[in-house]
Amino acid sequence: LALAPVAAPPASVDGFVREFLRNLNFERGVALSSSAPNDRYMALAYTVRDYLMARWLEDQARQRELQAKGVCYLSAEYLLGRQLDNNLLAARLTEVATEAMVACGIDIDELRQQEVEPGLGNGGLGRLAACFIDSLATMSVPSIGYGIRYEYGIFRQTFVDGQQVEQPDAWLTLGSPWEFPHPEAAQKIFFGGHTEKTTDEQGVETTTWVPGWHVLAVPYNYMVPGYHNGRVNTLRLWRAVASNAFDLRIFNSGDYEEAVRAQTFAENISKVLYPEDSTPQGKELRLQQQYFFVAASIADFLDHQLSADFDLENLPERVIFQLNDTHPVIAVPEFMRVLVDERGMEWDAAWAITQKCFAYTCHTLLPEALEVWPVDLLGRLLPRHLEIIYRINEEFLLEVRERFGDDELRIRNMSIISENPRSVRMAYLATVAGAKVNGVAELHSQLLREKVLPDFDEFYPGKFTNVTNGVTPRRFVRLANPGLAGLITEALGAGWTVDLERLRGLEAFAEDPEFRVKFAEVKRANKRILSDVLRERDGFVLNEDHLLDVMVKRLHEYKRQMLKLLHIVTEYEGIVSGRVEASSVQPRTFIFGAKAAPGYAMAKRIIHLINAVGSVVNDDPRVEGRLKVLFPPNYNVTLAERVIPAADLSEQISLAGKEASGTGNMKFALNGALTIGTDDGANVEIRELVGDDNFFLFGMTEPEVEALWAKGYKPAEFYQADSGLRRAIDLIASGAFSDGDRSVFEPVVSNLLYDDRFMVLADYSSYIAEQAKVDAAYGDQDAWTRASILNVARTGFFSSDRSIRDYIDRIWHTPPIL
Ligand code: 26Q
Repeated sequence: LALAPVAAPPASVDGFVREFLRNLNFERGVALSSSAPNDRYMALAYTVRDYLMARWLEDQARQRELQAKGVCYLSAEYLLGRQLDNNLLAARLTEVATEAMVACGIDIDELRQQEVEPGLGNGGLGRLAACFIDSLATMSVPSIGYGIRYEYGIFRQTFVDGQQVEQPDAWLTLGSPWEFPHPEAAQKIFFGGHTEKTTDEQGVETTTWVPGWHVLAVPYNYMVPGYHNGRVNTLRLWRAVASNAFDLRIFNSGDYEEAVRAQTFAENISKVLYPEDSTPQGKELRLQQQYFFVAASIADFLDHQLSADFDLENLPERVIFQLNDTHPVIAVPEFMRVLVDERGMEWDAAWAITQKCFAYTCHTLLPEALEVWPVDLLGRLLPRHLEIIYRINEEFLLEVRERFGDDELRIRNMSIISENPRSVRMAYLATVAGAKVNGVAELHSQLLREKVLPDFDEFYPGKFTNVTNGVTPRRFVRLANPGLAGLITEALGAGWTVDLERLRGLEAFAEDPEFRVKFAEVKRANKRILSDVLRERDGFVLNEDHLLDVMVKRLHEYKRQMLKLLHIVTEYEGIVSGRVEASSVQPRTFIFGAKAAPGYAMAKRIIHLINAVGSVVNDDPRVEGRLKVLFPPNYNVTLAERVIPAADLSEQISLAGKEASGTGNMKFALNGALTIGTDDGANVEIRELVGDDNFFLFGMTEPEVEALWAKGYKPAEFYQADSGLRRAIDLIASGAFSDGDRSVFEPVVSNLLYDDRFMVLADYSSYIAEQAKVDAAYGDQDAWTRASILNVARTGFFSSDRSIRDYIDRIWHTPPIL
């Protein structure tokens, strides 16, 4: 009788209240009358879990029973955002929970605010992984997400005198109700030591790795509920814990302090997310993190997801490991090591399987962002893996010679090992090992083949493909923009949330004046909500009549926040010099959101400058309040969900050929913002879809960028040639934004004038001209609204459900399960 499967509590307000109070009393150990908001939030979260639990247990059992082909998504980052609303929505519990809280005299909004979002990622790549696991669950694709449970996620950004100061993100301190730790299922992960070769009687050589130390990888499971389909997938994040065996030796020697130090050392591995999202520094701890989570994930899959009698030869019919950038690529030699050293497979057989079981997604075009690991470091930490990489490379280069002859230059260029200093090129290793290699937008995939990996494209015909990124409409439309979601459902019915191409149906409504009025009202209401959030959060005042111009993304020179700033300074300078009548300026509020990597000095200076320009412009009476610059600190998923639905204008202004895709651009368009953007990343596809009339295009194309570089780019020439540009830069240089101190922003100014790697000055005049068109267009509110509706109607393509369908068709071949 004890074997009855778990059942969900009754999905009624009564049932919900009872389950909630049970959780409050029995799990939190408090009475409602004496509970703190955090107790109530935790009890609410536990209650939502309870409703999902039966499905989760079923789906885990089913995945093991069916032994269908599934995806292991390997990602060092998952930028999840808050979980409560997402899980309520997926489980169709939003209304019941809201009413249940009312019945208990609780403000559910107050509980929502209790949740600290798990910021286990830097930006686009981590958020993409979060959107993908949402789509995988919603589309019933057998899959597990694997990653790292960082104790500290992306830092919390504060401003002190306009400068970024980082605070640790202690997201776990008040408890984390969404995770299920399983210390009993820990995996041992080995590091260091050396290898030994032995030859048996038959002369067969085997290698054994004699590691120097190990840590435990403890899995923490998270529910990933599909939207309204009763599925619950798993996200498994690993935490590093010191193993007793490791400490005992030292304990026995009586050195207590040393034992504790050793424990701290081991547990450092999952302590903190590296806050860099380019120019990786080659830090040993980072490599430890990477190996730690992929070794644990591969072992987990082989030990726990396969039936006991599974024949490893059949692995390619059972699993595909998707490598989210190069961060998990050390999985390739690890997989070979397990197959060959531990499972006794022949090298060639193991390699053939490996080449079918991995696929690699590249997310960059910047050469400095391509990960390389110095051979000495890798050899010290993972000596057996280095040997395996050498052998993979040897055999690969032999094949290259067979195909292209002894073309030494080509061979040097294609080698997985580069010289001076000797290092492993992880992108090359991933390309050689992967069944497929994909870029993340059409233009990016094309440039990847033509500029970054042309020799590999020639060598492996058919290996390269594209999967344009997408975003989940559940979080970024349904949850973030309930007003718009309601309007869409009213117009088109409910199916669009899982079939976003249906938004096409809105095209007809763009011609309906009544619909346009309602649509404009939604935008206005979203500005009002944002205004409340910013007042509460930062003490800002947002004028809801302004054109809301938004640039939110990591701070990077290639993304060109400086170009946005030069536009603002140009507008300001026009007014204060008296050349432009303030009253003739289209009122605009500029919102920035951006974190800089803590070690990226130029990015931090630009943040300082944005804040400095903001405080001068905002307080200058001559501006008559018509220009405002707001820079709320600590832009994250939670704030994105408020900012994006309120935006009129989306700034996507990277130098052509530098932004792999962008995903913020998609979120804005889907929420009805018009884009001002370059021909870069997925902007190209957005513009193709929405049409030239509904997109503000400016700047050089990628070939024009190339041509200008080739001929020799001299930014000072652009400075000399454009008086508006000259006045803007001179104003910054004069100390107008630094109390007359010319030295503060001098590095920014000279960087622009004498280096300007990302050609801000070359695109300035075309940007300013296009911004004038924006102002003019905004003058006709009804026409703007029409264009805005067409942006929503025509961007259904950017659902992450479509991205996942493309991955299934082009790469994974993992049909959904019934
Ligand atoms: C690597 C090694 C060591 C330390 C850090 C890193 C590291 C961490 C994160 C390197 C890169 C990242 C993140 C990159 C990223 O977010 N790229 C973005 O990916 C998006 C999703 O595909 C694209 O839309 C963006 O264009 C791309 O910039």
